[in-house]
Amino acid sequence: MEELKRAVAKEALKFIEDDMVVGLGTGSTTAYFIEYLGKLIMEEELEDVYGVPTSYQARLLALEYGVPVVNLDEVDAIDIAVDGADEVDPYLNLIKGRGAALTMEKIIEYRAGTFLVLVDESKLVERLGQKMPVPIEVIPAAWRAIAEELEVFNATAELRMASKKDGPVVTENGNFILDARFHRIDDPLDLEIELNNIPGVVENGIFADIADIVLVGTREGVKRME
Ligand code: ABF
Repeated sequence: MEELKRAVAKEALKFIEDDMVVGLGTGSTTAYFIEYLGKLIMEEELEDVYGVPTSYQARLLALEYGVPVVNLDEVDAIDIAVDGADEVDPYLNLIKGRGAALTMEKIIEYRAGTFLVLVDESKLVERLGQKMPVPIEVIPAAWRAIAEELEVFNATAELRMASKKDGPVVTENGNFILDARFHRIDDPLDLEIELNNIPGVVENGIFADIADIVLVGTREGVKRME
């Protein structure tokens, strides 16, 4: 599995040119990409590649591997964003958010000229929600009310816990995460919009119609979906 992740991360370098602002995703696959990007910048002596991190994890990796970082409000545009996903359907709709960084990921990836997704073949599904719940970032005071409201959507939601001892996972924005299992997701775009209409929901992990290209690590090599 790690080899497949490394292979897609390496392939993603082909999309990088000098003078690019690159959105840096979160997670183990993107971690390899950030490492390789740092090497590329050094070896090719790229002078004007900057990364916009989607999380502290991405920021620390970028600093470690020598990718200069800038904030979103310091750049005019993001040329390309590179990130992992938890599920990918045949239409390139995604579920993301296992790393609890979904809000910043969506803010950056929605705006990127190209959003490139890196996954291994285990992430491919026929229909979103088959394996993974949809993470929903919520204002802490509203978590229980929202969890109950999700029953209207035929979903059951659980508050994501760091551990029983440590309590709930708190996002970098100071919010909680609900993991919602839906009976069936027929229209990801519609559900994405509907969920964000619930007061107290900050953002949800359905990324419908945002990805441009998905690189899939398979045992037969890296495949490209677009
Ligand atoms: C982030 O990392 C998340 O949105 C997604 O949930 C996860 C994928 O991580 P990995 O590459 O480790 O499977 O992109």
